Formats: sequence, C-alpha cells, structure tokens
Amino acid sequence: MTDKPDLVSEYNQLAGYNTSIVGAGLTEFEAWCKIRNLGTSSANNIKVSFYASKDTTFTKADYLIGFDIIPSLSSTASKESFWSGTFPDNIPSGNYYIGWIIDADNSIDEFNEYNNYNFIWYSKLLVDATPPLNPTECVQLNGTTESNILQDTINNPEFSWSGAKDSHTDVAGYYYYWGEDPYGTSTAFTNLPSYDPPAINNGTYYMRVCTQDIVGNIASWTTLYIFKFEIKINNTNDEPVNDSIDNPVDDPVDDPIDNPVDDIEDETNDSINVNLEENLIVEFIIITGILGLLVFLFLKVHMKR
Ligand SMILES: [Ca+2]
Ligand SMILES: [Ca+2]
Ligand SMILES: [Ca+2]
Ligand SMILES: [Ca+2]
Repeated sequence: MTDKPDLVSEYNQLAGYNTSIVGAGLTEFEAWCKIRNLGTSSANNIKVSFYASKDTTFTKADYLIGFDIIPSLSSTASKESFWSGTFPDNIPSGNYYIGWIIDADNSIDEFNEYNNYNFIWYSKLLVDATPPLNPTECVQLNGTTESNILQDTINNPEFSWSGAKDSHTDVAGYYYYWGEDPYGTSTAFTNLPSYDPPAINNGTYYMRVCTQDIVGNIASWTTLYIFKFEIKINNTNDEPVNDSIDNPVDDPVDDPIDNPVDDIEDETNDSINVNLEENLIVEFIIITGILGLLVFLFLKVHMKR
C-alpha cells in the first residue's frame, strides 16, 4: 500500500474564536483549531480555511473568513492552525457557526478525503453588518423654538433626541456636529442622546449626528435640527428702558457690536435725570439769593429811618 497522509481535525474543544459578536469589515477576529496527520507520510503546505456557515455543513460555498498555511506536518504529528485579521465585510448579518476545512482545494492526496472539516457546535458567532438607524425626533429644551424657524429670544439651545435603533446589536452612541455648515461632520462622539452647545451669535446652526452601533457600523450623517437665531434690529420706536431689561446684549458696556441708536437714547435718558437734579439746585440758589437781597433792602430802608 502506498504511503499517504490523512489530515483530520483534532477535537473541536481545541478550537475556538476570540469573540461572540463581530462587525463585518470592522472587528479584529481570531480563529484557531488543531489538526493532525493520521497518515503514513508527511504533508506539506497544508491550507486550513476558516468559514462561517448558517448550517452545520461546511463547504467551499460557505463564507470564507481566511486561511492559514501549515508548512509541514509529519506522520502522526499535530499542529495548531491560527488565523487573525479583520472579519470580512462581505459576510451578511446573522448567526453563524465557525468551522474549518483542511485542504479545501484538494491539492493533497489523502487516505480519507471526507474527514477534513469540523466546526464549533456549542456556540455561534453574531455578525452585525447592518448600520443603525438615526434618531427620528429631536427637541430643543430651552424655551420654545422650532427647527428651521427664525427667532430672536433663545440663543443658548440644548438638544435631546430619540428614536435611534440598531439591527443585530445596539446603538453605542453618536458622532455629532454643531455649527454653521449644513453638511458639517465631526469626530466628536457622545454616548448620550443629547447635546448642550454653548450660547451662539446671530446665525443658522445645524445639529447633526451619525449613529454608531457597538461593533462600529455607522449610519450616514443627518441633520436633526436647524437652529435660527437673529437679534431683532431695534428701530427708534423701541423704548430704551424695556430694551435694556429684555436683552442684556443691548447694554452699551457689554455689547461688542454696540447699537448706536440705543446708546444715544439711553444716554439722553440718563442726562435728563441729571439735568433735573441740577435745575433744582440752581432754582434753590436763585430763590435763596432773591430772598437774601429782599431782606438786605428791607433792613437798609429801616436803618436809614
Ligand atoms: Ca483527510
Ligand atoms: Ca454550510
Ligand atoms: Ca485532500
Ligand atoms: Ca447593527
């Protein structure tokens, strides 16, 4: 009888993989198994291919994860086969058994060609290749404003959103953008469904997010809220006293972009109060002077007599 190798898998308890959930094209994956040569001659360049399969039968038609080459294996010897890399991006979402096929292309002549695959039967790998769905609702919590509606009262918004969903795993959080670019993106990330930006100047601002699931699939960027704020341009009919109460920005001391109309009216108002006080003092002095003069004249007339 001619000597031949016969490659087989060792017990699948000696095989395994490093995680129970992967993102297709995203997660670093490791798989290993142990193979033995039961034949009477050694084998070289043994290809061990790892596959994901929905069922318990493993063929080349299943999803190839990757392969490892074992340079040589002498008769009766055994070796571990190991593969690591990014889990392939072409494997659809779902639950899979992980298995391996030795010499899948059948380039090694063996005593038995039908004992060359095995798989891990006691667990399945969850593959999530599906991006999450972005939030469906977003509310602005400070006062009452509406998205894409101009207003002049709230310049310090705070946002909260809801409705994001994920298939196969869960929503991990959101990349978020806040700024004046309608197509803005950012690497800023929050795992809370909310964002509280600082106060803004006049303008149109976009609250945008991009939802990410726990394995790293991301949705496309979407605008949740368009915030429009513009301080009303004051005209001469405005009452300056009310203005300074309503809108602290109009305070001439604090306001960097100063409103000259406002200032003049404010200052006029102040100087009126000052002038009134001055007038009272002057009147008092004049009246006192006149009275003094009358007393002086009265006394002078009487002294002469
Ligand atoms: Ca075999
Ligand atoms: Ca299969
Ligand atoms: Ca073979
Ligand atoms: Ca997902």
